[in-house]
Amino acid sequence: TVIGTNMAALSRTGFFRIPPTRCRIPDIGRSGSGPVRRVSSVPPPGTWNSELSRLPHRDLYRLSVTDPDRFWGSAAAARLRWIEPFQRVRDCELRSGRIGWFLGGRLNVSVNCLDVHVEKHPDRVALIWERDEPGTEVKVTYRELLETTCRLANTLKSHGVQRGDRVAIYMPVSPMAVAAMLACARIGAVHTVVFAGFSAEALAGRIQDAGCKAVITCNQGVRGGRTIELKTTVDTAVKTCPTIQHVFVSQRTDRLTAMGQMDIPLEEYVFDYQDGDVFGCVADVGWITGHSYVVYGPLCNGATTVLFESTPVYPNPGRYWETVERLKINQFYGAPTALRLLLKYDDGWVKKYDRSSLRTLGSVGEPINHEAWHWFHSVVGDGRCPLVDTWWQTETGGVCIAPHPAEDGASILPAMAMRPFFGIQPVLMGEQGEPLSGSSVSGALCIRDPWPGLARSIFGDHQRFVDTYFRPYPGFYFSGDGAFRSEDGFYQITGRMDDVINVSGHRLGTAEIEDALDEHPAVPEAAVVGIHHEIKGEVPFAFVVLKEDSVDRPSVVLQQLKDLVSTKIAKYAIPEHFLVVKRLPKTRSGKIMRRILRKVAMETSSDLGDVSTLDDPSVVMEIIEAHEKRG
Ligand code: 6R9
Repeated sequence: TVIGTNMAALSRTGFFRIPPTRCRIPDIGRSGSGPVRRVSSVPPPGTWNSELSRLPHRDLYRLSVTDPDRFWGSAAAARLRWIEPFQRVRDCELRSGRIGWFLGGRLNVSVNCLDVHVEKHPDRVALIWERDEPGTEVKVTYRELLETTCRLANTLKSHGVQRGDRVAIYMPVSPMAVAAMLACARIGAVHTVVFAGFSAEALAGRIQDAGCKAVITCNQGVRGGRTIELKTTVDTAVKTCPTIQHVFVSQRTDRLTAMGQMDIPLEEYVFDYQDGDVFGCVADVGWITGHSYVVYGPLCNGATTVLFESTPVYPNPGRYWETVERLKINQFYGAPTALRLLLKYDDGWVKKYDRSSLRTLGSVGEPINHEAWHWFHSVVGDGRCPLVDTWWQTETGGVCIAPHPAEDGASILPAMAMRPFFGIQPVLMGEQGEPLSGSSVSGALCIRDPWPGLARSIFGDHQRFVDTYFRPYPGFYFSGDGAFRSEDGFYQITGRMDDVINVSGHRLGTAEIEDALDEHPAVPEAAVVGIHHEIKGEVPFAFVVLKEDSVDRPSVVLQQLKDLVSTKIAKYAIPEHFLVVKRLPKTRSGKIMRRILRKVAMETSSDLGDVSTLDDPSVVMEIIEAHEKRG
């Protein structure tokens, strides 16, 4: 049997097909069947809406770091619905990795994402599912999403999934994936969303690590015009996962799937979001960006959120902008990797579509190079939309450094994340582990004092959590990234600390060299790693992708690239080695895996380590061959 629902809007798509069951709201939490009430007495007087929201951003930021109890306490009380009010705003001690927020309080995030909005506007569109085939989008209202979520939650419960159990979700970007996340949250199960498309081995590894009791999947996935056999992959994966008791299968396509015994059917400040906007974050729900800015963030705020199932180039490189026109998207949030890919094509692919609905553009995932920033800003946004480069991490929960919020009229500097968000106090650390003061300095990016979105542990390995994030700089959260603080006190992310190289005593972020290489019109993308050098300590090794019309004259381009690096940075930053490649190895969220490139460059590619997050593993062989050919 196969699960589904009778959601009217979706039934046409063939995605949801089980006969309706009575929609009962499952218990939420320990005493979850009790009334859901608002907090009135905690925190101190002055609610978010009246007093605080009138403060200018600068004062609001100051308050967020000088009196976090008042700031976060009133925000949490005013903006969230609590089952049990909290008694204390926080109990944190970073040295030991103790992070506790809203003590004594209990809430259910699915109630905050769904029920509170269904009460006010049940028929508002919650999700616009931008399916793989353009023009076949499906809209799901808050009421429909609540119904599906409750049905699925009841199905999970009736098959023994309980509070605290882990559930793997292996589904394409779709309303059913969102309902699956919210259904888990509703009954207190813990979800781990795995990119649909990861190999059986990669999926099994994650299931084993979390000790999952169930998997929720689809028969097949569809992406970029291709069909992906999800259920078959799950079948292979669960063979090595003894903790799995059930596999819940939803129908994404008409193809009937073989079922076995176990299978059961089935305002954000930064973006200037305004009530009624269509929020378009094109990330996959298997990436943290999809969790926070496709599902939980927009739904908690009652927004209409876009679920983008397809790819930026299917059926053609105009896909994003055609979608913007058709769905009238107001905020468009994407990754630099896609922008670098798209800017290779003719601007006509952008210009032929009406983008007047766009108000804010956002970038996330990697340092955005200047060329991509300017293209996004001037071609896509016609120079009229603020472009926010947002820095954050899975561990930080949400955006930590971004150009907005800022006072009205404050300018945005290209390719810079710039300003700390509320509650975030960035600290740059020097080589001896000392906080660096003043401006025009670079160091390891740490954050002083916790904020509510900060991760609280690593599942099943708290010691690893403490060692990774709190041991390197006692008393601070260590991000693993490097950053530069400018004359004006703005922050620029320079990349992962592991990617800093030392050439004859000069410390260089590889992102800086890549930014210079990317400026060349024939180079859509480049990745730089450091390799050992007898005399200089380390030297840069550049992997460059060339546009098709330049592949047959690489020596001309390479000389121009050397000149570019020399003028933009310095002579010592010129890569000692260049290798022209067709593609770079990337994760599913679009990050270049420099670790692999380092191994290729150092000729130690026989031991590549964990490659399960690679989007397309065949890239590795391609690069190794190119390297061997070059000799
Ligand atoms: C949200 C997300 C986190 C790492 C992070 C950093 C890089 C993300 C960035 C950025 C420069 C930005 N990163 N945003 N680097 N500028 N705007 O990507 O989470 O997948 O956990 O990755 O991504 O290196 O440490 P996650």
